[in-house]
Amino acid sequence: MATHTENQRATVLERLPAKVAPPPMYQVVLLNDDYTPMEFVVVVLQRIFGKDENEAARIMLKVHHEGRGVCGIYTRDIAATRVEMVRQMAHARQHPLQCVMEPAPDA
Ligand code: TYC
Repeated sequence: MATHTENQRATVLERLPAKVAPPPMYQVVLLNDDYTPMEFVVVVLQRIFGKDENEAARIMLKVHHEGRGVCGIYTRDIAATRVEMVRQMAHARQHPLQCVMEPAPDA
């Protein structure tokens, strides 16, 4: 038991590296197609990316007019999970909606 307490104290006293590099960030990008209903894309943006209805509609229209649009910027695992969630939602409704992740440009 004494050892346990000492180990905890030793852990607390260990130094962190002087600087911790921020993790690489990825942007999740929605791609346009001619078949997925606009309303479905808006729901995807609300459910998976936490956008309110106005922001979701704005992003959807940007994708519709420009071919692609960024839904959010995340660490690798969170971006990959959200891409997969979009794919599952689209597949379940048989929509061809495409979503990809790519390294975020430096801020
Ligand atoms: N272009 C689609 C339509 O006219 C709408 C759409 C928007 C589809 C965004 C995909 O990522 C997308 N129904």
